[in-house]
Amino acid sequence: MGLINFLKSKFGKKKPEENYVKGLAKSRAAFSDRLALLAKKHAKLTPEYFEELETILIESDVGVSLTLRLIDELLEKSKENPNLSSQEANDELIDMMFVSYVEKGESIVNELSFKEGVPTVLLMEGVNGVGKTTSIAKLAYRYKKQGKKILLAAGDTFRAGAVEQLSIWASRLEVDIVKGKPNADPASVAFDGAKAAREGHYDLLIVDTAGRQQTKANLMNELGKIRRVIARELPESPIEAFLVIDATTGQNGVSQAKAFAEASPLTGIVITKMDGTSKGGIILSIRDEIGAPVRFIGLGEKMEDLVEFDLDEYLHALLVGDDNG
Ligand SMILES: Nc1nc2c(ncn2[C@@H]2O[C@H](COP(=O)(O)OP(=O)(O)O)[C@@H](O)[C@H]2O)c(=O)[nH]1
Ligand SMILES: [Mg+2]
Repeated sequence: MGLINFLKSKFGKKKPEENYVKGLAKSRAAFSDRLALLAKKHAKLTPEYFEELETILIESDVGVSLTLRLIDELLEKSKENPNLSSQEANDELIDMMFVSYVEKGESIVNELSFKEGVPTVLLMEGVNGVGKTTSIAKLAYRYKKQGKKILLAAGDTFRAGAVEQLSIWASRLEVDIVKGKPNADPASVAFDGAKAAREGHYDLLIVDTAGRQQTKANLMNELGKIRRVIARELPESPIEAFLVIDATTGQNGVSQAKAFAEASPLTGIVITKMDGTSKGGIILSIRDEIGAPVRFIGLGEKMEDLVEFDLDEYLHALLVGDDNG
């Protein structure tokens, strides 16, 4: 049974998540609607089929290297089976996309992990404007609802207004916050946060970081220093580092991710603004190029719109949508 049929039967029983279906509407139109048209236009696997398929994949931000691999594999399959129709080839393609994600190891649980008696620390990294601060608010909202005691640390001391922005979220969400003085060393804010998290028996400390574009050496220094002070204060704590990427920046986001991944170890990726782009394939290219799992995706501006990443929900919303027929 192909993946499409698997997804259809799975979501025939279980209702798909509405925010996935809505948030990926643009990507679905750009990708699966075009694939269906392609199969109608070229019933057989002609060179034109492959050419147009390549364009669709690239324009959906699946990434050049993954696109070329998918096309190559599909060409191989069409040689093995000369009767393969374009409809069947589309289905094969989708199976291959699924495999390309899971072959790097499928994470069934993307939620943060908690350890009894010590705070979990989450560092939020990424360049300016990608959605770090709002994603921190959304995660604080999520885990507060799960009964966790949450502390925020306003480590983006560089950008004017960043501390203020996080403070407003903290008071709206009624969670505590540690702030440094303007232009304070972000590592000193992280230190104060870690100390307060330990002494106050918090479950989760989320550290906002500065997003200015730096040289890789600076970035490495700063993130390294933040990690060291946290590890010293909280030696037993799980430390997670999420890189936040704006889906609307496309392959630019992928190169940012590479720079961050090289500068410091990442445990996950958050992809924001999926609702604002037709390039939903970015999840596959990030996974392909960075390897770190996508843990959460942003599907809108509401607090509930940051959801745990679920590969089946994602593929179903991208490929099938509401219509399960
Ligand atoms: N539509 C949409 N907007 C988002 C999402 N995540 C963040 N934003 C918006 O992106 C803008 C920048 O966010 P901010 O958290 O300040 O970015 P930061 O500079 O990385 O901290 C804000 O206007 C957010 O409301 C999302 O998932 N969907
Ligand atoms: Mg910010």
